[in-house]
Amino acid sequence: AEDGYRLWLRYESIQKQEILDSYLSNIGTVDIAQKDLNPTLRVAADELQKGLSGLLGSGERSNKSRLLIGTASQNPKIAKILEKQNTNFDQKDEYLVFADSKSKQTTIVITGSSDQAVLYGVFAFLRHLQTHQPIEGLSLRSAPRVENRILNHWDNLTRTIERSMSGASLWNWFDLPYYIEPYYIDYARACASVGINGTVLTNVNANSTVLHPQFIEKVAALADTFRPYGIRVYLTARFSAPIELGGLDSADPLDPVVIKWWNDKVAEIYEYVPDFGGFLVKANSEGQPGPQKYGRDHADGANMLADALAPHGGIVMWRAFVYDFEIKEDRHKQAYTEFTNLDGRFRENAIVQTKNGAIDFMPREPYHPLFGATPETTQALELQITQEYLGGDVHLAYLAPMWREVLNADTFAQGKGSTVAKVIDGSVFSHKNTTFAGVSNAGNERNWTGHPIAASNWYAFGRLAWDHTLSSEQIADEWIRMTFNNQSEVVDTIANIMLASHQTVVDYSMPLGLHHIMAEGHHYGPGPWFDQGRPDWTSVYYHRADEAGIGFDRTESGTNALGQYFPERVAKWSDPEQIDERYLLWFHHVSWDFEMDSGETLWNELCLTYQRGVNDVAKWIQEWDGLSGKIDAQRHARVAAMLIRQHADAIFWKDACLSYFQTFSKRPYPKSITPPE
Ligand code: GCW
Repeated sequence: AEDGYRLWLRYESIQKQEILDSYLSNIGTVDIAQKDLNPTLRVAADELQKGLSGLLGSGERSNKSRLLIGTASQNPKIAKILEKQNTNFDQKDEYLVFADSKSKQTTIVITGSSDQAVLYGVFAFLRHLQTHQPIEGLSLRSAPRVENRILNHWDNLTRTIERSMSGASLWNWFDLPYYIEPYYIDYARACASVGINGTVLTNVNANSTVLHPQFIEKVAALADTFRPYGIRVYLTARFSAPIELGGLDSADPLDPVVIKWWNDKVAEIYEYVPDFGGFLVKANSEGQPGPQKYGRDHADGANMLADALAPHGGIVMWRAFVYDFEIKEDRHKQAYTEFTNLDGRFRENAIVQTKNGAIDFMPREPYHPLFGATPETTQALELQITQEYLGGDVHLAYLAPMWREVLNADTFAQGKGSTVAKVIDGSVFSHKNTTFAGVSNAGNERNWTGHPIAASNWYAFGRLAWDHTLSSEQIADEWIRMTFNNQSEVVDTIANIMLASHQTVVDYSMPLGLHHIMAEGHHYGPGPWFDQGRPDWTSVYYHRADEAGIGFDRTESGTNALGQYFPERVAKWSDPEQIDERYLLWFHHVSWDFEMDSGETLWNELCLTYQRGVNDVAKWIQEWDGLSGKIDAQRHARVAAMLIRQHADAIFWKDACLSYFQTFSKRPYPKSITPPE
């Protein structure tokens, strides 16, 4: 049965004869020098063998051709070829895969600037074959644009995962360090195949238990398992750990006793994990402890940890997702206010990790105004792969198009073209330790992510972290071919659904800039009426619907959060007539009769948009049905079942939101929609 466990690394035998023949005659025996064959090169060679034997099956490979794999320093044959071609590598982990064909004989070389690069080259080569690309003229060369490409697991030591629905945590703490689950290795393969090179094992909300030596030993076993795949392990560091674990009476980052405690703790971790990556910290946010309790600021806190990590080569990722329990201003503004004031204060190995938007991973958010606003601070981008606000693992939502919107967004920090992507990769302001982080959606479900299509988001995150210029279309195309098959009907049908899906989910849940109107607590369904407890956790605080209209005025006449963006952006977005309508209600409170680009009133447009979202899902059900028999029955059935639920949920979203908003708009539903019952 195909349960999806193999993700995009299925290596199914190639059925198309002419492709298979061309591969068989060009791909010869694998030649790998045994000298200096370290664990990374060994797993690279093993993966290559596994991939080739799966893809090429029992077909007879040419005995004239050869496939060389390794680095120049480890394999003299490769050194010679590269020298003849005058090829040098100047980028970290840059791989090069090429074919040199002479009449009936082909030499394929898989090499790169490091052992790690060779492993990436193997995966690139296998992807090439899995997607049935021609071998003639094969030439793949790529280097990561961002240094640290890190999954953030929101996993607790009890194995629950915050905001995930794909089972329990992958980390079987109880059996570690003795038992290494075989799936840890498949996790590492999947990560390495898309260039992910780090993993934070624990939740940003976790307690400090993982820093106890008994747990560090378990962490070390995972680190040992992941090391050959080039994946470094990181942990979350709860700021009050010196009190909870160390028995101190303070966690003041300027207190020498506290500093010493962290220095010793870090040194202890490095004894177990010599290549430990560092810490991820959530401090003074949503009730988590932090330096502000002691009258210190985020830079004081981050620098204390950064100084402890620096001698060992570690980094600290300090989250910018901060807001107080006491509401002083629009939550949209707080991170910008705090962190722009601290610019220039952070150590080189202390980086500020910022969510894509200023509120919280909403289905669609305008990019965070902090990007580009701290020229002297390395800022990491934090994306959420898990679908907290996008239907959990029930709704089909391919997130690359959403991430692309943020990456492409122009901050105007250094004039036109200062996109978020270029801020993050260090090309707008030159920075070290550039980082892409993604909140993981992997759990111990047999297929890792629950919804079979949700795995595409793990894949897309890695691909974009490696190369943020890749298009959503290309990433979807690769993923579908590798995950399902290469039949054009399959590829086209699934790609069309995937590429439309993010917009569709936005349409039936929070369109036109609406945000934070989900049900309280689980964040899964609609709850625009929710109005209890602290205002900025309610829905009414965000949509502000009244008889006059709807939307959150964040212009000068409102909270002026818009004023935190660069002037060119403010100019474009401060006028409700000019702003991209996708963000209209995010920044403006407009009348129910406001005229939209389509000529419809806002009320009608809202109704039509919700309806369009519902209709889209209904169409997918039909289209998916047409794939019956063209992909394996098991995954087909699972997606089909989930789509039925998604459709029902979309109707619920539409009906709930429209009937609630109609109590304010007091306008009839346009004739072309199905009115709420
Ligand atoms: O989105 C909110 C989530 C919390 C999460 C928090 C954060 C890990 O609802 O569950 O906590 O963001 O990012 O810190």
